[in-house]
Amino acid sequence: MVAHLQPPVPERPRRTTRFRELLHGSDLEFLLEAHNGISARIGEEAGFKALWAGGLCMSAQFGVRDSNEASWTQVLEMLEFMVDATTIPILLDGDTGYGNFNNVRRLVRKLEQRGVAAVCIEDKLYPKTNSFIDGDRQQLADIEEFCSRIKAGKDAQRDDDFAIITRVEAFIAGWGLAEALRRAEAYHAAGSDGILIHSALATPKEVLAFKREWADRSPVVIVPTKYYATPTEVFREAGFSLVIWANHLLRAAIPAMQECAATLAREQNLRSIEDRVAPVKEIFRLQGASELQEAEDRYLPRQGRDARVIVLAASRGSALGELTADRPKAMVEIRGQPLLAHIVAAYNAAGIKRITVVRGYLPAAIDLPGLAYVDNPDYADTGELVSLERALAAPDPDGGGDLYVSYGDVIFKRYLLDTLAEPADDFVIVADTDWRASVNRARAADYVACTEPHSRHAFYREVYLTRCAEDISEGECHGEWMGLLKVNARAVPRLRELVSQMAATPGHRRAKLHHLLTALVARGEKVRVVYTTGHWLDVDSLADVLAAGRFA
Ligand code: SPV
Ligand code: MG
Repeated sequence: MVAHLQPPVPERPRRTTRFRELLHGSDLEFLLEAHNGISARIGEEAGFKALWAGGLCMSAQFGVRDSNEASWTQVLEMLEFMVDATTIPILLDGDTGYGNFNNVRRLVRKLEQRGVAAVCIEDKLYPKTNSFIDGDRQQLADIEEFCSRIKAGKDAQRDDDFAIITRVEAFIAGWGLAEALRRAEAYHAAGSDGILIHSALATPKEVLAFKREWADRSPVVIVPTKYYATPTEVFREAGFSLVIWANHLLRAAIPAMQECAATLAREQNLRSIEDRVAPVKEIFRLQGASELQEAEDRYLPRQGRDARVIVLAASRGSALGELTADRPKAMVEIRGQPLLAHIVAAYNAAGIKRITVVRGYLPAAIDLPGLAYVDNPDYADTGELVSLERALAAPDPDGGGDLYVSYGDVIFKRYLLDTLAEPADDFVIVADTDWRASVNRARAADYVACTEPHSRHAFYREVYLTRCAEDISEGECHGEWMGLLKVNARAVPRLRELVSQMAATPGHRRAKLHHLLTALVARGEKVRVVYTTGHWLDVDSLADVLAAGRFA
């Protein structure tokens, strides 16, 4: 299991303990180099039981030299990401300890605080130079002084299992076996938990000679970068404790990055490399993105989720004649923009961007970018209820927010959305008090009868729908429904259930949304009505198109 911010549960056993077990175990164990969070996670996923945070690769990923150019606190920062990204022990290549005994003390404390399991310090002087750069010109530390670094480090640790490995650079600096052993002996006596014996030869000659003499006085660690051709069996038989593959993830990445960069510079297109790079999804996986999504489900209130809109735009709008010969009504242009674009703009202005459009007539003609589409191929024989059912049945991966239902031929001023958004009721509609305008034009409209008519007093009271229909008498009518419905997130499942029940009833195949509103009321649902006046337009006829041109 890889850690994604999770463990409130304490890790058992601790990383320090697990590192100590690897160091002292009878099997040869392997540490892989990692230099940042993602490489650390990749190393753990591959099955490594511990990681080496190497100075060479950590400095290289910062783009600087392995000469203490990155400060020790910068290294510490990176280690924190690596610890967070993993659950396995990390051995830090602590170079020379970044100073004298006092710096080592502070380093050990900080490493323990950040969850680093162990540190390796080498017997050279600060600032250090990489062992493979002119090794024999490198000056070794005074033995006694180096022992003070070890002792101070051991005294500083609070967790008994934190390990300090000491690295003998005698061979690197051109000294022989005797000097290497003399130093190892002194470091061991000072409290070192294990010796890293380093060599720049192409064969394991030096490290094998050291191991023969040292025997099992303490665990011995090797870094076979230069004697890479040696079979691992040789190390196992010699009784080494840990092998460090010290720079191989970074070295693997370098040619891959160079090739990708060169190809892109040359080809100037992404197709040339797409099948040679990891999918973006793989980055998300390595980052633990799914854990965050689960956490959002747990911690973020559902109301706070993004609202979504279903725009019903399946019908042709035959009354518009020629204008809808090659496109549905929702795509008829009003002031140079399709009707639908005006609707989308109103929602976008209210901060709502998840919009699903139900298409029917000439679906390919509705192709505005950034919208989701659902098709109702039976649009000619069904009503809006069936279109709504199609949209509600479609998977909604980001589901959970409030739902707005809109007609593809009704444009409105954006403030009406704020009006709808405000009440916390499960179902909210806006009703136009200027309903006589429609009656006078003798057009079909969705009229509403409510618990009380619009009045100044009604402003302070909650008004609810009693019925919505095209045939409400003048005496009974309180307004005209504008076709905008808001459903609170918690009521969406109830809406979905009712809609699918109704859509499955043959008598409701041609049902319109006013049938749905009335059915909701009949079910005992409260549909809140907010009265407003004007600021919307239902585009049904050529006259409406002209009027809409002025309105928009
Ligand atoms: C490192 O990986 O930084 C090491 C090993 O210290 S070496 O580069 O061989 O010195
Ligand atoms: Mg190093």
